[in-house]
Amino acid sequence: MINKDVAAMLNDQITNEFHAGYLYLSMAAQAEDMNLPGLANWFYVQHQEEHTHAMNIFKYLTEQGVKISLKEIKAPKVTWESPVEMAKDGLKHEELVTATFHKIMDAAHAARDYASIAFMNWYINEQVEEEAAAKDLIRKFEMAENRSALLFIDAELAQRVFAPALPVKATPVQLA
Ligand code: OFO
Repeated sequence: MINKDVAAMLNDQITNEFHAGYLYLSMAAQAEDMNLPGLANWFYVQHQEEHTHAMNIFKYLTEQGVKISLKEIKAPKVTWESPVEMAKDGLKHEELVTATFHKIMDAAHAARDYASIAFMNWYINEQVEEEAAAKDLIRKFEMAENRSALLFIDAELAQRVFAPALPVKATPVQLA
């Protein structure tokens, strides 16, 4: 049986994941406005991934007999001056998510909630990838010294496709 405090924290994490998706969607809008469709694509994919992250927790809690209580998703930032500024905000956000998962993991360990520990292991690993991806984006944009270099990077980012590496459990909630 899931620990009550862990369940409450995971319940809130559903909203945090949706907020992350909302933030990346807002970044996609900014990238579109900057005429960088590749970067916009990168953020659209990120937005879809965050949706699956949220729904995977939703499903886990439901399976544990928890009644989900969705919270308000706060409005994201809407304006950035440059791609590198967006990438830096993305990293900041991912570091926050990592810290939150560590807190929930601490609570699960304290409560000997082994099922939740096993469930969250995937997220702990995923956050390493999320932070690495954000750092890579920052490095790329910091290296771009002119518009041609920027467009070269943009073309590379256009190649990203949505292919979530989620546990099998999440399959039914993947977006079409
Ligand atoms: Fe859900 O990984 Fe990013 O926030």
